[in-house]
Amino acid sequence: MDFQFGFALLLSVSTGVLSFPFITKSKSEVVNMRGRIGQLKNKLETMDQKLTSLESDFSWLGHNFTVLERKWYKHNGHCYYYSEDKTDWFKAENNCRQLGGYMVKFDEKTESDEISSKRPIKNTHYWIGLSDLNEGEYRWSYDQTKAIFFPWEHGWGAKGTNNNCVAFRYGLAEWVDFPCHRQYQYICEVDFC
Ligand SMILES: [Ca+2]
Repeated sequence: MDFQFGFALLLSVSTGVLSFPFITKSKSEVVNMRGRIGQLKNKLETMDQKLTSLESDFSWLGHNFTVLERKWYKHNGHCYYYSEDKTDWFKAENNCRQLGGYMVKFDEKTESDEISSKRPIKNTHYWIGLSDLNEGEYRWSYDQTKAIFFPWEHGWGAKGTNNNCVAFRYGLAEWVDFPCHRQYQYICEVDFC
């Protein structure tokens, strides 16, 4: 073995010894990196799904905050909401239930007087939660109990089978019995606020 051949052999062996593990390591790193990229991709997809879910939650919360932002008037531990929209008596009752309450029920005349005096708009009618769907038998929709006082406006309260739903009349807000399909504003009540 001459020197030149020996040197070439040594060079090729050492190159092989040095480079083989390096190449092997690089390949395993690439495989690892691919694996990690795959994991990151999965994590990003999961985060994206969570963000979409959060966006949906916040959108739902935003809706509820809008509901909570309604102006409620507090009186004697109960809260009252004077609607701005107009609708028929049945839809009004349903809207109040959706707000977590019911169409206003007056347990005594002082409550009726107080809530009528706080109306934000005086020259409009407001539905209240009283009806005589069984003619002449006025019951509160909240608990189906019979009303025990009747501050009717003169000449109202016995208008017959076409006038079965009760409203505060504009002005003095005495009670009147109107056809239920008419579109008026309404007052909701909640027990806890
Ligand atoms: Ca009636």
